[in-house]
Amino acid sequence: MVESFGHIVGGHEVPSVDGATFQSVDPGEREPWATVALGSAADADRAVAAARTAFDEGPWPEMGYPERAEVLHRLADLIEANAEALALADTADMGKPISETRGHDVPRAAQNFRFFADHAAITAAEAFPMASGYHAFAQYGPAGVVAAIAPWNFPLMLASWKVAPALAWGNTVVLKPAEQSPASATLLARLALEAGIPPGVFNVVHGYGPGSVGQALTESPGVDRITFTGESNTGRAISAAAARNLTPLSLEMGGKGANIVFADADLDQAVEWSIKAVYTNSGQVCLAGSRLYVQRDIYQEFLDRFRAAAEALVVGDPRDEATRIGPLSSREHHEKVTGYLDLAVRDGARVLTGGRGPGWTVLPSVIVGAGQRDRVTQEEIFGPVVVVLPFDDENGAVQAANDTPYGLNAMLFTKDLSRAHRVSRALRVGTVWTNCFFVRDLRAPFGGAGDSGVGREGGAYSREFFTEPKAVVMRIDPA
Ligand code: TXE
Repeated sequence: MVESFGHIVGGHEVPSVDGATFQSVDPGEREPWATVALGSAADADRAVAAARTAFDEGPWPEMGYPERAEVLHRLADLIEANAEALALADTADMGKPISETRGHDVPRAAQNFRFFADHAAITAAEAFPMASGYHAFAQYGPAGVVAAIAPWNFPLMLASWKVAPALAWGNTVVLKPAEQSPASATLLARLALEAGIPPGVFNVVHGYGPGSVGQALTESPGVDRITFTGESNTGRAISAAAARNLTPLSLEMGGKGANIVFADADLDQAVEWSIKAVYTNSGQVCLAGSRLYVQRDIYQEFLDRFRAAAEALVVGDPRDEATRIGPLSSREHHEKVTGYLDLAVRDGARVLTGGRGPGWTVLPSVIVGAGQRDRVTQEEIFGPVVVVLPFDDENGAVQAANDTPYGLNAMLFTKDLSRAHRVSRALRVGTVWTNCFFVRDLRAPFGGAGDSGVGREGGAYSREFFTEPKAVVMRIDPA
């Protein structure tokens, strides 16, 4: 059965202004599974207008934090109650194994709404008592209309990472999900209406990026904040568009995460976490540890163990709970990732294990013998592919880790606490995980350096971005 998903504008599910639709292809079946409204600039404008009206006329921006929090918690309850439908939608859209959509993405989406609902409630203002005769305080009023442009690799989870803080701080939102993964955005917006979020506060427009909905949102003078996750070159285009209206933006972009395993690491743990770091979501993770630097003394032993663990991962049907590696998100993406495997060989490296799998899958792949400056070591492949390189000492490892245009995150495995501190400080990245991967505290800053990002989100960092902080200074008359 082919399902249908419309835009959500002004509290209603609507077709496109011109009636156009497109189909979302299920990468597991390689068949269309959903018909989706295909928006254009006119649909983006209509949604921005609805969000503007909802912002200007209220009640959402003026509601007290506790009332908004109550609605957002209700939405989190509904996400949990509809977890299976949401998990299946993301799995159908982009092929992510159901164990991940069920076990991680959907629970995290609910958690994002709960976290930001509560965080906004306890951090609404700051007072600055002054020495004599004056009193100052900061108000964190909502910024206005937020355009959220989301990618396909964690469709619901990353959309909620943007929508939840934006709503919690009283903004109204237009969400454009990626064209590869539209369904869960409409499902989320339907649930938001059921939870009691007023019409026009949370809108969804489907469609493409350049020359279409995405571009129109970034160029719109009616938008007050742009939050984007996706490719670095797209981030550049969005920056240029936003500059015209001086719209503040937050960009979370690609990565080429270095994972440094020192000889003193607990090897069992290092292998287990490194496997997660490379192959979660079939490697379609901006945070993936796709460059694995292993100290030379343990290089061969680590590689043998890592290879055995990679070969043991279950590859197959994304709807099977046992599957760890599903198909890649689209035919084009499969071509891109397998192209990198061919490129590695052309450049003189070796694919130790892995390669093309059935359909649009790529088997867990390990590249050895590549150089630090080779394209497979420098560029984001975004598939289940790791480049493993040896290193001799701490300085060499740090230098190699910092040697890409990206700077999103890094991992290091060691039992030496001082080394962990030294290396963490020397890495030019937004997040360092020591002896672990993917563990998040939503209060901590999240974002990247270099080509990986502009700005940070999470906790108070999200508050800075999604509000217009205002200083109020009052003179106090002496009695
Ligand atoms: O990203 P895009 P794609 C990386 C990864 C992947 C590559 C391409 O390497 O292979 O990017 O993925 C919208 N104005 N990451 O093509 O194009 C687009 O419609 C406004 C890293 O999916 O950046 C979609 O909603 N919007 C990553 C969103 O931007 C535009 C996540 C992302 O699409 C636009 C995904 C424009 N000019 C891919 N052009 C991560 N960091 O997690 C596109 N869009």
